[in-house]
Amino acid sequence: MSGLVLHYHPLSSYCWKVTIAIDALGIDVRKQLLDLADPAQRDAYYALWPIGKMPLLVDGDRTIPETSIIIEYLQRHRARPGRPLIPDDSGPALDVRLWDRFFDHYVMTPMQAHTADLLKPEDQRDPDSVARARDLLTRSYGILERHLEGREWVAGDAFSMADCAAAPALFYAVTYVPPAPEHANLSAYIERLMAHPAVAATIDHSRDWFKFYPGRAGLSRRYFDPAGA
Ligand SMILES: N[C@@H](CCC(=O)N[C@@H](CS)C(=O)NCC(=O)O)C(=O)O
Repeated sequence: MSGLVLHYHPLSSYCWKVTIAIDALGIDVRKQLLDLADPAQRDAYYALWPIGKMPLLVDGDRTIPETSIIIEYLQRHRARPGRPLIPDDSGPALDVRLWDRFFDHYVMTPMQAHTADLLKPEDQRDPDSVARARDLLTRSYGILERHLEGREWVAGDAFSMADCAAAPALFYAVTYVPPAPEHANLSAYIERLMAHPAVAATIDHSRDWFKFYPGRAGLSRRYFDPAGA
């Protein structure tokens, strides 16, 4: 065992970003299920990382928060040669970081806004903030549709950290705002992402939890029961 521990939850989109990277990099990490609704676990976790967001990587006495930093840390310190999720060259690396930021800020954030609203009591829901989130997702889809023309992956020629960010962001976003028929490039990219072995493994690992996902009404039946689809 590597001694690395990842505090995570199987439904968390940001945790998926890292578990996909771990799989793609071929690194051995012990996954520690984190239940922030449990007061004792919550207190212990906040002692490790007072911001309280997951996932968190622990390597000995070092704690590493923030998904993009975790992935870069794993690649620099633990990955075997030949499996880079962030290219060595600064130009292509910037491109990967740009699209990683794009997915976190402009797909993950409005997707999470939909989930957060569903978790509120009905009389406290905020249709205006959901409409703003929907509008941002729609604009992001339009940008992606144009960017993905002629591309297999979102940055460069190979599966990268940006695709690790894209996979969970889009998996959950489309349950709230499905791509329109004119988003053919985006829809094909989503299919490629979901079929990538590292993404498929994370989906498989999380399958039993989908029944608890607040946006499950929009989740394709094939993710609940791949054999029956
Ligand atoms: N910028 C952070 C975002 C992490 C994040 O938003 N995690 C969510 C789960 S997907 C979380 O911890 N939510 C629990 C909470 O806010 O209490 C990262 O990249 O790690």
